[in-house]
Amino acid sequence: MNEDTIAAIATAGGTGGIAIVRVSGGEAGTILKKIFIPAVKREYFESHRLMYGRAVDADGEALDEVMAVLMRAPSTYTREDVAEIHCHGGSASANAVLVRALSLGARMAGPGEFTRRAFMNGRIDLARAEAVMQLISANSEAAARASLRQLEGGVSGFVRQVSDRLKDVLALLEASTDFPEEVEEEAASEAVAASLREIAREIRRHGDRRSARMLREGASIVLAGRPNVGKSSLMNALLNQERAIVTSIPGTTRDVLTERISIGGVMAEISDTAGRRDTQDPIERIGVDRARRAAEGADVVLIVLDAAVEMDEEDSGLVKSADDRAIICLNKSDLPPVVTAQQLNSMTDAKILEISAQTGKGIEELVEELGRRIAVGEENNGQLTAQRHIELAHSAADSLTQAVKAIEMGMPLDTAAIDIREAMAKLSEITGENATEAVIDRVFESFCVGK
Ligand SMILES: Nc1nc2c(ncn2[C@@H]2O[C@H](COP(=O)(O)OP(=O)(O)OP(=O)(O)O)[C@@H](O)[C@H]2O)c(=O)[nH]1
Ligand SMILES: [Mg+2]
Repeated sequence: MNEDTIAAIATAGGTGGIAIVRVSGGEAGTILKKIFIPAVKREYFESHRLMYGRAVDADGEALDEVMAVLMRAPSTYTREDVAEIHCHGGSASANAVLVRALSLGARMAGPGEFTRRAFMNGRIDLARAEAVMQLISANSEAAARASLRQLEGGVSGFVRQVSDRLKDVLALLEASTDFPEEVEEEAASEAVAASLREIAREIRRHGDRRSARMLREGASIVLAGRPNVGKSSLMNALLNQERAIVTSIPGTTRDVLTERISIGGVMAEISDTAGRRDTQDPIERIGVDRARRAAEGADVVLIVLDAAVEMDEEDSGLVKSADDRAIICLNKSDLPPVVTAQQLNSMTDAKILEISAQTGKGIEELVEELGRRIAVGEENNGQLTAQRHIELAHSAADSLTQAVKAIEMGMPLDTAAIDIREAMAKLSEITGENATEAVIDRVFESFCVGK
């Protein structure tokens, strides 16, 4: 238990309905009773009961008309006694109440100190503490959902499940080294290597960097294609709004034009770009360069082709370069076809959709496909999103791969055991078992004061 009592304003600054001063620690009750006078005496400081009354200064003068609650340990956010005073919004009255709490012996809380106490007092593990912060800063419904799953123990559950499986593998390893006459070494090696490979794959899948970034920052979708194929028209169709200029003149779009779009609750950015071609126009050339760079950094590239004209070199170059981020949109499929999906199928493995930005044909299917590409971790509960977790997960997976290599090279099985233990140690750092003070400090450094 911490000796001192901390206090801070828990709500955001600026004008608002209410502002909450939060106090946590052994003195929270004593301090509240000096600041707050309840209007109805029989409600006098019953735990977890919201009371109406006045906050007063040292002379008993009213600071504000407030609601207040005293929550006795241990059923509180920090597992300590917690008092909250709900003042009128704006900073003036909450500040006055905070100053009064400080004058009564509370100390100003540091960033994330309430949550740090929840962690120190064993109420939540480190991964859940981080999820609190992520939830606060989530900028989309999907990001918020992912944080909430982690707050509810998604990451911790995943770490526990993987660690349990590694413990089983270790047990098998130890059996084969301790009782070589009973366990056939070669069979054991193969079984161990297979499990480790599978576990490493699963860890890497949960720690997928691209998914994590898409969840945190939103996915980026970039339109690519040669001039006049209908990129800007498709951008407008997806946004349901005449945002980009559309003309029949090739080379209409010059710059990268980016808009926000929500697909299945995931926030994404969609960018229209200049049509790609060799050109002497210096302005258009810069545009084409920017178009290339935008596509390089994108999570999804929509390669747009004109179905009504023969493909040129630029088109086939784009189709051949299509990687797993690409969706090929065969646009203008309302016109008599010159290029067909079958024809493209022989050139690429990428997904091909026949669409028309003009009539709307295939747009719904395209949105569904986009949703599948950028929807992250809906089905797997333990999708990691925090950078710290992802780095630890990858380094744990690397240790397991190392163990597999050792086994494949015919090294003694206890060499692999060392790597497995190392992987387990990395995983336990995610939830904060054995986390050093420095690691804990770094985690809470990024928190806001009052949480
Ligand atoms: N029939 C038909 N015409 C289309 C379709 N999509 C776009 N167009 C027409 O094709 C022409 C070019 O459309 P844009 O959307 O400006 O093409 P773009 O790829 O953005 O062209 P740049 O900006 O020059 O690279 C316009 O005249 C559009 O009306 C479609 O699905 N069907
Ligand atoms: Mg355009």
